[in-house]
Amino acid sequence: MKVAFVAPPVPAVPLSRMQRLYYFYLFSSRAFTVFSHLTQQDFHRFWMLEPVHLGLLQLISYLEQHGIECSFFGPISPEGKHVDREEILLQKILKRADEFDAIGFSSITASYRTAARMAGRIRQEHPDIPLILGGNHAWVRYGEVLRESAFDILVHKEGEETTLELLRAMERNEPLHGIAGISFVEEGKLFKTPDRPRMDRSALPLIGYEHLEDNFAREELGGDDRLSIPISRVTPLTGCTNDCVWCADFWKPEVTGQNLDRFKEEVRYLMENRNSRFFYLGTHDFLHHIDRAVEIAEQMSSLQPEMHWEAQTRVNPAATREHFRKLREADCRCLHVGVESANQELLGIMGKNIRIPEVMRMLEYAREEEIETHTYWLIGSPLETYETARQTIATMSSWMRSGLSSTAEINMLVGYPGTEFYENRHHFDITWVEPDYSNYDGRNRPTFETTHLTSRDLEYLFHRAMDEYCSVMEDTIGTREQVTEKLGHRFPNFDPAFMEAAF
Ligand code: B12
Ligand code: SF4
Repeated sequence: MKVAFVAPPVPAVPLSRMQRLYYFYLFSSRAFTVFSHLTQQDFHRFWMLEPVHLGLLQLISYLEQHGIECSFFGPISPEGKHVDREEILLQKILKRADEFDAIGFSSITASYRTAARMAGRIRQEHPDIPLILGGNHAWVRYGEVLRESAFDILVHKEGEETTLELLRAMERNEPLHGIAGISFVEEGKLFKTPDRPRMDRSALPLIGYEHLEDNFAREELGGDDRLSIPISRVTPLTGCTNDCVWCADFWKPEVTGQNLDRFKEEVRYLMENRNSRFFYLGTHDFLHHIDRAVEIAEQMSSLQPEMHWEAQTRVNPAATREHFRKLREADCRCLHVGVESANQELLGIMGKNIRIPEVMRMLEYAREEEIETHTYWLIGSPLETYETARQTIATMSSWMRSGLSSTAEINMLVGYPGTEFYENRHHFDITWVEPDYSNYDGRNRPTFETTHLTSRDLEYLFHRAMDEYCSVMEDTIGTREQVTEKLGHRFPNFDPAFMEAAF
């Protein structure tokens, strides 16, 4: 059996002048600190990050281990140039469609419309090829997706075991009703089978990076044989024990770990074969089991000095200064910490389960041990008002000025379909939600309004937060001209199509 797996592009959105300036400073401050060892060539290669779709590449390697042949189709903007990524990708698939027994798409909410459009075109030209959809949007809206799109079967949540069983059943022409974790329509009737328990992810094979180039011509790779991934995202731990009302991450409420040898092998592969020189440990709860975090840090440290790394974590009040010292000794350059709001009451309403003094203490320990800190902040937290947003902006700014937080990232809250925030709107005084899923990318526009804040208010507050960020940066690292001169040839390309992957 042979299957195509497609990562449709998230629509590129125009950035305002303020957003471009904000990204400029965000990027530059990191270029001078955590990315200081990256070269001009590494920076130039950031456009190569766009097609790296970890979920699909992991799914592919698992299926291949079980004898299913797979081909990966991803979007790319060669050398950062604007191209019609959707049409180019579609034509590539249509050209090879006859080779495949099924075609699977992955989509988040923002790329769902693109996926549905592409699937519709494939159905017109190849009506007999089964079309499957997985990823974070399909299963939360399975009824709507199955009714309105060309997709035949949806895979819910974790995909490996479900997809393998599904493909085997399709191959043998067996009924699908006994397969956990899917939905489909049969004789006009919609079926959803029970969810599947999480698998043991420590047994998974290495992510199928070797499939990245399956469908790229050499010129799309900038003349190279293979894509480089100068900044790699690796996930030694998956999941989070918390449950914020707006969070669309479905890997909850457990934190599961990769096998450490395999993790190290993945990092080594990326260093040796993909020119990776910086690693972002995309764990949501790195410090959840502190001893485990230290063990992971030691693995990273053993691979020095060619690379450096950072990790994302929740605040853990049990972490001591000694733990941070160990992380620093293992070359942890930065910790990313979600703070979201400076208002303790709002943190309670969103279910964040952190206390501001504990956040400050953890950031202080990190600073004392010379680990950079990158904090995340939201405009539009559940039940936000002008006053709470101002409080958040002022706190972010003062923490940055005092060095408590080295850098910060500001986002406008997006309440994704399937989350409590979106589904139980009346609890959060929501008066309107954006009907077009393509705008759920969290980048440029509000996706809801409340009795307290209109979309214009949200936009204003978001821009005000970015303006404040830029003022702090101007005072601490210099004016735009001074920073540009310092960056020299390591100047970033802010094309929205792939920029997200670089931060
Ligand atoms: C890593 C990550 C990124 C990375 C890499 C993304 C990638 N495509 O690999 C980067 C930084 C680039 C990124 C960017 C963005 N991300 Co992101 N990201 C994540 C994160 C933290 C982990 C994803 C992951 O690798 N999980 C592990 C793998 C194994 O799981 P998976 O991808 O879900 O895939 C499994 C199943 O879903 C299923 N499956 C998936 N696809 C398919 C397809 C088929 C056919 C089948 C059968 C099965 C299947 O099988 C896979 C294996 O089990 C998630 C949060 C989370 N934990 O899910 C957010 C998340 C997916 N991202 C999100 C968003 C919004 C974005 C951005 C739009 C952010 C922005 N403002 O720009 C961009 C969009 C970029 C893009 N082009 O997709 C949201 C999506 C919410 C939603 N419902 O839309 C999430 C859920 C975070 C959140 N806010 O809650 N992201
Ligand atoms: S702490 Fe982070 S990953 Fe965990 S539920 Fe909240 S937003 Fe999601």
